[in-house]
Amino acid sequence: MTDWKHIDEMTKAWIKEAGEQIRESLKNTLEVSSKSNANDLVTNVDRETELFFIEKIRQTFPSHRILGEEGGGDEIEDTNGIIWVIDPIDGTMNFVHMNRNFAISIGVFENGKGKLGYIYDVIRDELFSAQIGEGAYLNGDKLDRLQETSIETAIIGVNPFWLTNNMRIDYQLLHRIVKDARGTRSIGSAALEMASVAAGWFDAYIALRLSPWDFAGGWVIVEELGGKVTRLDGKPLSILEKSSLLVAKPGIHETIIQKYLNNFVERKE
Ligand code: 2AM
Ligand code: CA
Ligand code: CA
Ligand code: CA
Repeated sequence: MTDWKHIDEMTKAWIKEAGEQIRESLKNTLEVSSKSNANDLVTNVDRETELFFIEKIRQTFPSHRILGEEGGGDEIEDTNGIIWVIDPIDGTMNFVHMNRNFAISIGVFENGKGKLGYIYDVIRDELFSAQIGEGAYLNGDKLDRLQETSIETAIIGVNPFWLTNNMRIDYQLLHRIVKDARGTRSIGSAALEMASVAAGWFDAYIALRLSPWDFAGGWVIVEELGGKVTRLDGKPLSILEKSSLLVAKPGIHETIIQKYLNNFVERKE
């Protein structure tokens, strides 16, 4: 039997240690470079933080596998066994430009099912965590289960890019949601937007293209609170695939899919 409580305690200590190192790193000049395009940034701190977790996990749990954004982990093609899905810094553009509004995000899965989830807002020192079946927490405080809500009173997280002409969605579908919602917000870190749904600050979060490390931690946390986490066509997420994402309180999740996005078709590439 896997001792999830033990893994949870170790992980929280590692996250706090990594967060301390990231805060220290902001005193020095960051080495920034681009990946897939000029706005897709990575820094030495993204890479160093990922390696920090990989070393800890390999030493402590040598049979576990690791999927990390910066590529220091394993090639993962199936969901067998225990897999750590790690985004060392989610919101790298915020990290570089604003020195805030970024997070460490970690999800731990067993045979494809979420077991542990973490999102650490490094600057605010706010750790969102969940162990499936044991509740979700913000630092020491237990988070409330998410209640049904409607679009008219909702604050919805969405990146304004998806409201412009793009290849993934008829953006007018999103215009209708934005008009009907009480308000919209954009943080620029998918993990912190999912944490905002977990905390009840947001009622929903919509994204058109994310990778497993963007949503892995938040997926576990929001589901533990009774929230809904799926693709925009309502189908389940996978830690093996990039996809769209709809994270929401109950009620509003069904409304968004049935009333606004019933024609949405997920694009594979
Ligand atoms: P990242 O900072 O870890 O790359 C920004 O809108 C959000 O989208 C962040 O959570 C960011 O994660 C994520 N994202 C996913 N793919 C991205 C890409 N190609 N370029 C920039 N941000 C990306
Ligand atoms: Ca990135
Ligand atoms: Ca990310
Ligand atoms: Ca990242």
